[in-house]
Amino acid sequence: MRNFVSSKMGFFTIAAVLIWLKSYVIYLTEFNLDIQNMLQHFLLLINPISSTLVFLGIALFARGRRVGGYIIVIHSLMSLLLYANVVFYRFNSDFITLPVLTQTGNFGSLGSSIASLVTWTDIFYSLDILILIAVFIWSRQIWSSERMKLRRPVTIIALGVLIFSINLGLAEADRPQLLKRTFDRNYIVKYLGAYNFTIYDALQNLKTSTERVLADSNDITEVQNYTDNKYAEPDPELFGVAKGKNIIKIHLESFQSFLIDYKLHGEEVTPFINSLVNEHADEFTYYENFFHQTEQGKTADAELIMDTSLYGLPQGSAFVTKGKNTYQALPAILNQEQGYKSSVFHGDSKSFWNRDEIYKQLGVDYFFDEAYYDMSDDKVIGYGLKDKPFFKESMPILESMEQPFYAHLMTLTHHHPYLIDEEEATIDPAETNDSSVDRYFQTARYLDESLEQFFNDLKEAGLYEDSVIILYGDHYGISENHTRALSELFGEEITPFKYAELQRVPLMIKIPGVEGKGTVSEYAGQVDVVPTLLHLLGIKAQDYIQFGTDLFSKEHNGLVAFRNGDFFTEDYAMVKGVFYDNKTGEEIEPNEELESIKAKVEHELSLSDKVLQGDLLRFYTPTENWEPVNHKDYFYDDNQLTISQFLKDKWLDEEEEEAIDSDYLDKDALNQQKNSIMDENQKSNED
Ligand code: GP9
Ligand code: MN
Repeated sequence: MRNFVSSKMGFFTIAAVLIWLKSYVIYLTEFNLDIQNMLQHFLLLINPISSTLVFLGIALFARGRRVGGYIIVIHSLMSLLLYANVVFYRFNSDFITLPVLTQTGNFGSLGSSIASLVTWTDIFYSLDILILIAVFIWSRQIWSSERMKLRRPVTIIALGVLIFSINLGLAEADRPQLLKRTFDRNYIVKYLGAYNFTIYDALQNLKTSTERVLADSNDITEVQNYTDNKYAEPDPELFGVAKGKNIIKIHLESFQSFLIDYKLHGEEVTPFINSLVNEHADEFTYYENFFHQTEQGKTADAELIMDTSLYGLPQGSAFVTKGKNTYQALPAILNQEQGYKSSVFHGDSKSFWNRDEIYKQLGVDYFFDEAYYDMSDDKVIGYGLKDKPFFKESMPILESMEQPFYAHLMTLTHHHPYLIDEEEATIDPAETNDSSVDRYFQTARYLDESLEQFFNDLKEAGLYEDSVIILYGDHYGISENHTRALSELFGEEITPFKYAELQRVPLMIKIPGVEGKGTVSEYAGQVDVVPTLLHLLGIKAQDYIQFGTDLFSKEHNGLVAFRNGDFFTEDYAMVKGVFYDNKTGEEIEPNEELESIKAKVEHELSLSDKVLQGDLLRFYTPTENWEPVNHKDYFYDDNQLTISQFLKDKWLDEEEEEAIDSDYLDKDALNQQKNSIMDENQKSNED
C-alpha cells in the first residue's frame, strides 16, 4: 500500500480521486442542477471521471519526477476552472462560457462584487492541492527518473474516452440529442460535467468563429437583393394603423391548430380561444393555414423566427450557437424607430436556450425570468411556473410599464409531458392510452383558462383596448412518435402528409381600431409576423433583412418553407421530398413548377443560414440612424439588479402603485429596493 501511495501511479490515483470528489461535492453544494432521477444522479457522480483521467493522464507522458509537477499543475487548473464557475454561478446562476470570458460587459457586473461572492470557507476547495503538494514532496525521492511505459498513459486516456462514451450514451438515453440540440448549459453540466462542458463550449465556439471569419461584407449583398426582391408592399390602409399601440405577444406553448374547435368527450377543449375565433371574429383575425417553421431549437426557434424573420438553423438552436451574433430584431427596431421598451416574461430559468445572453443581442430591455416570480411548489409544474400564476404575477409589471411597450409573454404549462395537478384539470384526458397525448388536452384547457383570466385582467387594467394582441403557437406538441394515438383521435391514418398538415399552429391578431377578419385562409409561416407588425406600426420592413412578407399585403407570399426544406403552398405541398396536391392530399409526380418551388425554398433557407453562420448582419446598416445593439446596454444578469434597473428606469409614482393589483406584487420588497436605490443616489450625490 505504502509503496503504491508513494509511486507515480499512486500519486496519479490520489490526484484523480481528489478532483473527482471535489467536483462531486461542488456539484451538489454549489450548483442547482435540478437532479430528477437516479440515472441523472449517477451521471453526476461519474461525469468528472472521464475528463479527470484524460487530463491527468496527459501528465503521465512526462519523464521522471516531472509527472508530479504536471499532475499538480493540471489538477490546479481543473480546480481553478471549477472554482471560477462556482464564483460565477453564485452571481449569475450560470456557467462560464468562452464568449462570457471575452465580453467584459458580463464580467463587469461581477467584477465589482467579486469580493462578496468569495467566502473564507472556499479555502477548503484548495485543500486537495495542498495535500497533493505534500504527498509529492514526500514521495518524489523514490520515483524513478525514467519515463513510464507508454502503454499506461495511453490505456488511462483510452479508459477516460470509453467512460465518456458510456456517460454520453446514458445521458442521451435520458435526454435525447443533448449535444445536437444545445439546450441549456445546466443540462450539459448535469449530464457531462463542468470540464466536459468547457470542452464542448470551446468546440462550439471554434466552429462558430470559423464560420464567422470566413464570411465577408459582400456576402450580405446577395441576401439583401433576395429579401428586397421578395418584399411585399403594405396595404396602404393598414400601414401605421397601430402606431403608438402596445404590442402584447403571447406564446402558446406547444399549441397546435387542431385544438381549435376540437371536441373531446363532446366538450370544447379550448372554449376561450375558440371564442376569439368565433364570437370575437370582429376583433381577431385568425390564420387557419399558419405553420410553425421550427426545428431542433423548438421554442427558441419560434422566438428567433418571430422576432427576426430569419429561419432557425437546420441543427441545434441558433439562440445558443449564434447567441453572440448581431441582430436587427423586433425589440431593437421598435426601440430605435419608435422608442418602445421591450420585455420578455417567462417562468423558467433564464439560461434555458441561452436567453439571458441572446436577449441582449435582440435588444430586449427587461427579461423577467423565474427568479422574478413566486416559484413555490404549488405554483410550479414540469418545466416551471404554471401559466395561471405566471399571467397573474406578470400583470403588475405590465401595468407599470411605460407605454407603448412590446411585451412578450411565454407560457409553459402546456409542454410535454403535459403534467397537470388533478385538481386543476377541468377536462378528462383523452383515451388513446398514450399518456402524454391524453394529457395534452388537459394542459391545453389549463392554458385556455389562464388566457381567459389574463384577458380579463388586461381589460380591467385598461390595457386590452389599446394594445395589439398577438397569439401564436410555437411548434407541435405531439411528435411523430405518437402517430398511433393521433390516428385514434382523428379516426384516420396519420400519413406523412397528414402529419405535415398538423404542423399548423394558430396565429391570431387583434389590432385596436381595425375590424378583425375572423378566420382567413391565407398560407403563412412564422417568418411573416415581423414584417406584418412593422407595417402595422408604420415602419418600412424593406429596410431590414427579413425573409417573411406582410400578411396583410396584397403581395403576401403564401409559400411556407419548413425548416427541413419541405413546403406548403395553397395548392401544393412537399413532405419528406414527395409532392402532394394540397387539396386532395394525393401524391403527384414532380414537374418543373414543383421543382422550382423546391429550389426556391432551398435557396431561401440557405441564404438565411448564411446570415446566421456568417453573422452577416454585422455588415448591414438598415437605416441611416441605426445604432448596432450593444449587449453591454442590457442588464439582467441578476435578479436584484433587474428589479433595480426596472425601478430606476420607470419610477412608479404612488398613484400608479395604487392602481396596481397589490396581491401579486410584493410591494414591501419593491419599496425596500426603491429606498436602497434612493440611499445610493443620495450617497453618490453627497460624494
Ligand atoms: C423552456 C421552454 C420550453 O424555457 O420555453 O422550450 P421547448 O422545450 O418547447 O423548446
Ligand atoms: Mn416550446
